[in-house]
Amino acid sequence: MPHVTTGTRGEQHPPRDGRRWGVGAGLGLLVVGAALGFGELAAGLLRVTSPVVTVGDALVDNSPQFLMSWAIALFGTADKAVLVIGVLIVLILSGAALGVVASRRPVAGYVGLGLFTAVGLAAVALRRADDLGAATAVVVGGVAGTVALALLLRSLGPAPSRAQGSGPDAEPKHETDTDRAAEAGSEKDTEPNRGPRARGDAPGVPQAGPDAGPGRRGFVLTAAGVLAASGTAGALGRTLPSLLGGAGTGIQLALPAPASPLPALPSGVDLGVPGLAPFTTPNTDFYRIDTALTVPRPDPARWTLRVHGMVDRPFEIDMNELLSRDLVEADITLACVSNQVGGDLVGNTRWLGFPLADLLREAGVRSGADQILSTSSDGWTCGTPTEVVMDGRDALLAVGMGGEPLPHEHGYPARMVVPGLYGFVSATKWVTDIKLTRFADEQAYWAQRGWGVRAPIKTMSRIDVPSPLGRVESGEVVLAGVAWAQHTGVAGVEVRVDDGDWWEAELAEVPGIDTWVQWVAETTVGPGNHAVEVRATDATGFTQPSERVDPIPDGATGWHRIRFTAT
Ligand SMILES: Nc1nc2c(c(=O)[nH]1)N[C@H]1C(S)=C(S)[C@@H](COP(=O)(O)O)O[C@H]1N2
Ligand SMILES: [Mo]
Repeated sequence: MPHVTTGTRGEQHPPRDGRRWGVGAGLGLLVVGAALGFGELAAGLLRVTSPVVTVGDALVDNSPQFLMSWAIALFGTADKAVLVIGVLIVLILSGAALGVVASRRPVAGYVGLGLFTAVGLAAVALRRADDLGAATAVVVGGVAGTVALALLLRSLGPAPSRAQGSGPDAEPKHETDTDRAAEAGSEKDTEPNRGPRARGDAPGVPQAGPDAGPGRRGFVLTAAGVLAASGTAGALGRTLPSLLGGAGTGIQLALPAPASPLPALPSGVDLGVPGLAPFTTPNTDFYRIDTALTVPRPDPARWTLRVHGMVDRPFEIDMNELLSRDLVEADITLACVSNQVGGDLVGNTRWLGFPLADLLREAGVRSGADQILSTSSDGWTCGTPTEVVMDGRDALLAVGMGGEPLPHEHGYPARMVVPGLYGFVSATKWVTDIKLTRFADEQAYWAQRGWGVRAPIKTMSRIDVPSPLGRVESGEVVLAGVAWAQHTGVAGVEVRVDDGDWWEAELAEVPGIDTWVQWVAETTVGPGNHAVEVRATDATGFTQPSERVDPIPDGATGWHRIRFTAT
């Protein structure tokens, strides 16, 4: 229903109505862009999580388990990208809607921005990390959105006159900064009166009058200004942390040599079979699993680890002090509880760090403190059985892996690693807090979501060669893979082809009982389709069961079976 036009430019109503929608949507996108851009700038200056990421994180943390599992199953490790894109799509759609509404009823626009801000603040409240700074970034974004809305509405002129052909026909172009981050809005319209030309853009004060707004040119200019300002703010916010140097720019830790270095790996750890996972996983290939949407980058210069809770002598240790300690090395294979049979969420490397047990002994663990509750800089929590860490195994507060400082993705500047336990109950990255407590008193992140509490890594084996559904030449065929039974050791690996008899594979060397082991076997097959199966037996004589069990709550079981074709 076209508006009554009092002006007479002889334009058709329907196009104008469509155009007004377009202008409104564009205006809304600019407003959201301003909120995102300035929210990003504030986050960059304060070195806190950006508002959009905070919202995404809160969504991750608070989605029901089934949704999480569904997302992980559907998108795999791309689930984070999908989530961020989803948040942005919602922002773009609601921004456009907000603009359409606001261009007719300014008050509704300001209320909408207030809702955006409230969502952002709620997300901050749901997270534990950098509360005040993150909230400030949200509010800054909200204020910026409000200012942008007021400026744009003013340039459009008061509502009634807008229908008079004073509206622009140019649709503001796309935001470049909507793909940054920030949920935004402001509680109140903090819009001050703006100079002599300021007119009735205040909520609920529509003014009539033929030349009420600066008109189309004014709008386009204002839009361009808002766009440029938000784009610049967003870009600055993104680059500031690294420009400012120091925090999170890169890896500046110079790792000391270990006080007690391990001997070089035996040469026989690698069988050198093409296609077989190397014994040592390069850092760049190491699987990454965490709930963080953006990789946390704690500044090692400001990093501290607090050890407290049920201890006699709580203390804090900083990076200088940690690095001045006698560091040790350990070869440990880390595995994710979500790893499916045959999956690749497992990797092996040489870690450098300080023994966790020594650290806890300094604090003096009180009896009854059966849980080590560790927290990362981004608020993720992990519960590890105290007795496991204290039983003499090489549980580490690690600062290095693969001969380098931990990469950011793997917990720089410090993380935990406990041989024999799945990562979700042991391997806290970006760790900043260790609290001794009771399992009965406090639950960690995944435990709250129905996953296991004590989760030793299950004995497992995998076929890497031939590749699943791969083609090989008939005749002599090489079968190879890896097997693991951390902190117990693999005693044997058996294979069978086409459901025939099991036979023993040959095992490579290992430096200890905390790593995986490569295995290889040879057989002869004729042309056609074949199936290979593998199973490992650990040093206690326990053979992994054939029964297929899902990863949740404490790890998958079953024999890995692949098919290949011989030609
Ligand atoms: N801070 C933090 N640490 C974390 C996680 C996390 O979500 N946040 N995930 C854990 C899980 S489930 C696993 S399997 C390991 C994976 O470590 P990686 O990414 O270095 O391979 O990290 C653990 N440490
Ligand atoms: Mo994991």
